[in-house]
Amino acid sequence: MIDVLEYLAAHARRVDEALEEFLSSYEGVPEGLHEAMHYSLFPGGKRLRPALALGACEAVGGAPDMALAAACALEMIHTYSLVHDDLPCMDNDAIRRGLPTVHRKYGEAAAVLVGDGLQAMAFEMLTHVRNTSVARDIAQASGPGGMVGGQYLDVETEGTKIPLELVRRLHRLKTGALIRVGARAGAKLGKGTPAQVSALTQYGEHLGLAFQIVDDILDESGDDDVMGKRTGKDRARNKSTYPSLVGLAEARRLADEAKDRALHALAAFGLQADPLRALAEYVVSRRR
Ligand code: GRG
Repeated sequence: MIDVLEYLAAHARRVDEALEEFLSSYEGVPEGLHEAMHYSLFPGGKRLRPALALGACEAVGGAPDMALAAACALEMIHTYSLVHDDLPCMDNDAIRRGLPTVHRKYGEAAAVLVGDGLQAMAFEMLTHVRNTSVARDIAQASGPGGMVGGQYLDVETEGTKIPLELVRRLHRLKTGALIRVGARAGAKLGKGTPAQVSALTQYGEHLGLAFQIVDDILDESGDDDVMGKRTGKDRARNKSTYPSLVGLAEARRLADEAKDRALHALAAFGLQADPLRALAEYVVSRRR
């Protein structure tokens, strides 16, 4: 049996060490910006996207280090998105990962620049991977046809009731794309066969949806202290979410269904994919 929290913590340590080394050896960054970037990255959150990349790499028989640079790049992109998402022009949040948000601590302009800097550094880190297909996948997943596009739809539709199909599309882009590409990148970098890459992409696709449905549920019924951020925001903003459109029980059922589909995508894998199976269970049972 895999202890999923221990698995996440072990991979987080690896990723944190690599991120710390990359950031500390990066030359020419003004001191204040360096401090704010460091603040945004450490201590981190769950480090789920890196764990998926490393886990998918292991599932196809690769050594986790083959996907380490991509895992770090994904975490930098994810962190940039959180820093920008917290800005007053977006979600206007005061607390993130249990601490004051970057703009509350360092000011709005610094927070915009922290996000910009993290994004550029992520793509620089990806050059170490020397795999243009993985770099392209990550650029597409995080860009206007992926995460940024999803955020745009989110902002554009806020306060209006939208159909479940559009909520699903929005989730797929805003959150799903980066989770999906984590698994896909890990599979490619671990030198998986085309069939394995395709199966792990499917796994990431379904897991991304499960993750965001659970995020909606936790926003409705979670605990601020456990989550390390403010909850109840979706309802306050009249956002259309899975729980608001179909109710908590049905949202929970749909999250479990998406998780089962993610597990099904792993059917052809042996024990090496057990960490990914455990991560799927964790995504739907998590409380933060
Ligand atoms: C370019 C100005 C500008 C903004 C872009 C793209 C974007 C802002 C925001 C994107 C998306 C976003 C914040 C999606 C929400 C996804 C989500 C549920 C994040 C929380 O992820 P966790 O729970 O966080 O994995 P931790 O803290 O554990 O890493």
